Amino acid sequence: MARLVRVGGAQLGPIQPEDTRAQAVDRMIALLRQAAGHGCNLVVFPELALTTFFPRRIMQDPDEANVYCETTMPTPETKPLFDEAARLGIGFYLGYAELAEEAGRKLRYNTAILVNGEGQIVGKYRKVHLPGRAEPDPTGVTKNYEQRYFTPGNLGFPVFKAFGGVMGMALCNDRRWPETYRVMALQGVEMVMLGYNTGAVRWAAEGNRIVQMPSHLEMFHNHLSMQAGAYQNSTWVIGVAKAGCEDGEELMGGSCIIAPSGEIVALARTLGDELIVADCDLDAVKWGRETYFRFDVNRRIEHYGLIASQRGVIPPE
Ligand code: CDV
Repeated sequence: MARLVRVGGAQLGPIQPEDTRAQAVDRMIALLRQAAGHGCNLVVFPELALTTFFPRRIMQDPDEANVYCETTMPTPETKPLFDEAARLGIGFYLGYAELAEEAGRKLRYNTAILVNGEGQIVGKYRKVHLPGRAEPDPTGVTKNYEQRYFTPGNLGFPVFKAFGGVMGMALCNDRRWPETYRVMALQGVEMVMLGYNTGAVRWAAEGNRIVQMPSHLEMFHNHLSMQAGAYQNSTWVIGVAKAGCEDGEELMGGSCIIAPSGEIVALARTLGDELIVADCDLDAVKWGRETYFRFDVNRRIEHYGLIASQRGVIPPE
């Protein structure tokens, strides 16, 4: 018997700085209801899904970012999402900015939670790989200051027994790092959910010139990293974007559901609010793990050689 989870990837179009959380939640509820019409058990929303992607802008005092953060979940503004999802019996993944208090210090994390079909939070993840800069970029090309606002996640890459399988979470830049998937795969992950906010166009400073990077590479690398993560770890990957022109930045879409074979089985066509749906058989992870990727048999870390810092630099001949 297949272990089917019918997953909805709920891509969101842009959320502008002036948009309220209540407006974002209304849009998410509309997508939830669409997902219910398709018989989905689980819906995946993007990274920082309640507000505009505020880390694209530099604020003099990083604490100004606290207005974009949630200190608890659900909040009064997100409670309608939790209530509607529970009424429909749909679980969800939600990315948001968290303001936590730890050892008397206030820390911001880029966070995702997993909520079950009864509206209970069953998992939490805090983004490990924070891109961008902490200090102003004199060239002006940087569109990401996550290092300024967030503390790297301190929860590792945990996995959670839910939806009849083993579920994991990641956020945006995490998808480009093979460790993200492997650490979860070694714990038996069967589905990795990942929200992202990624510019469709990237600029780089070359000497005193600002040049545009080849734009086709942005989407290529988006899918390449998630498809490779899925294939090399034999896991489902659900990648969900915030897309379209947000606060002056073009965000890529390309939300997709990727099978453990590495194949994309559902792909968004627009840059707006859009639901993609696929039946994900969690048993499909077995084939890869019993053939090419038998971690316990074929993964021979004792033969990988010492890491460079242990070996020392090889002197020139
Ligand atoms: N939100 C992100 O993590 N964005 C990064 C960009 C800045 C490279 C990404 O990896 O898509």
